Amino acid sequence: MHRYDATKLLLRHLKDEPVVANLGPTTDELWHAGHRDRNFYTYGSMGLCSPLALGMALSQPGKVVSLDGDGALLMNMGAIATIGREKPKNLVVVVWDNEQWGQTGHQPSHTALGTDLEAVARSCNIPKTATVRTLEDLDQVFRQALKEDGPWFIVAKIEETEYLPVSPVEPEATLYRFRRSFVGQEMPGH
Ligand SMILES: Cc1ncc(C[n+]2csc(CCOP(=O)(O)OP(=O)(O)O)c2C)c(N)n1
Ligand SMILES: [Mg+2]
Repeated sequence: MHRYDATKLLLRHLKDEPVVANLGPTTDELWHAGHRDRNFYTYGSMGLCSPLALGMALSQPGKVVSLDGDGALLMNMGAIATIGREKPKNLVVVVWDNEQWGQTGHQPSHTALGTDLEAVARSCNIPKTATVRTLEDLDQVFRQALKEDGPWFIVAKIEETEYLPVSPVEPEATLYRFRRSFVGQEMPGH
């Protein structure tokens, strides 16, 4: 399964739900897959994708999707414990697990050597977890995650391919556009 195909698949199921993207190729591919006002691209802020999504989930009732990376989550593993502690029903974390710190030179991460992030999430009391390896399985579990209460923690095992061009969005523009998309609007609900 390739991350770009998987990202396009997830977007097909979404309406106005906020999507927060891990730095690097996850952000770039989300932009290419379908730029939308409620995409929150991150740059440089490794480890903060799911914490940002957690804050959004706790502050309003609609579903929030975090597209995180194995390396970033491993660096800030306490985020998984905090999600398990707070248990926001509306948070869906998808981890693009390519078993490497891809952007910085494809160094193998702990998940290449035995660390099981789904097991970590389960041990942190996150009630809905899954590991998927195909687009079909991702499609099924993601549709379920949008319908059923979570929090959800979905590890999607992916294979690396060539990177797409870096997305041409300045961080300040993301913040402005994303915030403005909520002004005077009801939050989405499922
Ligand atoms: C605190 C911090 N340390 C290191 C980096 C450099 N860095 C940027 S992306 C990245 C790898 C992230 O790995 P992962 O989350 O698995 O995403 P992938 O590149 O594999 O898609 C690293 C180490 C950073 N931006 N911030
Ligand atoms: Mg990675």
